[in-house]
Amino acid sequence: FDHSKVIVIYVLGGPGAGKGTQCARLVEDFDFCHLSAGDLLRAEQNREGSEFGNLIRTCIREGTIVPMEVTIRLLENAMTAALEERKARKNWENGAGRFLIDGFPRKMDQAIAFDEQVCLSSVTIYYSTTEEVMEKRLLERGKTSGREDDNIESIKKRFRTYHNDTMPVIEYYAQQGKIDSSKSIDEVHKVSSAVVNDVFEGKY
Ligand code: UP5
Ligand code: MG
Repeated sequence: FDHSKVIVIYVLGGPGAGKGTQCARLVEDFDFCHLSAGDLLRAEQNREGSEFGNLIRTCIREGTIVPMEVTIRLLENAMTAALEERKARKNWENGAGRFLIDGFPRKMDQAIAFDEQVCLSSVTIYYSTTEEVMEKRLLERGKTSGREDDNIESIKKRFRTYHNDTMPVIEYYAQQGKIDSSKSIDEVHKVSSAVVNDVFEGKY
């Protein structure tokens, strides 16, 4: 994808930090296409005939990272489909495609591969809060989410992977876009919108 025609914003943060919630709010304001790597993997896991179903299920339950070839291909396919869909729309004005890539890249090698093979990102938004807050939110969500990783054992493993593998990515990419996500959804949204506006004004 041509970086001058496609805006990619990485959205990172620990498990339960609020990535999905905030992306949904930003879609309402800015006409983004929101792609959650975790959601794409869960859909692939449940797709009949997928050769990766068992692998994905095990990784998600154990809180480990699915081999990047799988995730990058799913993201690339979803980006292509979204751009096609956009072009087919009558009111398409040839504007840039806008993507929020939620929960990816989770490891340094994935970040480098995506930058080189798919598209450069404009900025990384990093939702930062404490493990205590994240754990509380995930256990609460687990009562109804049906997610196989919203239990205390999986949550602890997800925290470990986040700390070991994803923090280096955040330290490398998220110099400007750090946002405290301990506050209310509305407050976090306000700060997030300001960062996105800065991206559109070319500040990053
Ligand atoms: N909530 C949100 N914001 C709140 C706020 N400000 N105040 C109060 N409550 C708030 O939010 C979580 C819960 O908190 C919700 O109930 C929400 O209402 C509430 P959510 O927005 O869903 O948080 P999010 O950060 O999206 O949490 P999620 O659990 O989705 O994060 P993970 O990063 O753990 O999950 P993801 O789906 O990205 O990945 C799952 C697994 O897939 C990974 O562990 C890994 O095994 C695999 N994966 C890969 O292998 N590679 C990838 O590239 C991506 C994923
Ligand atoms: Mg999520």
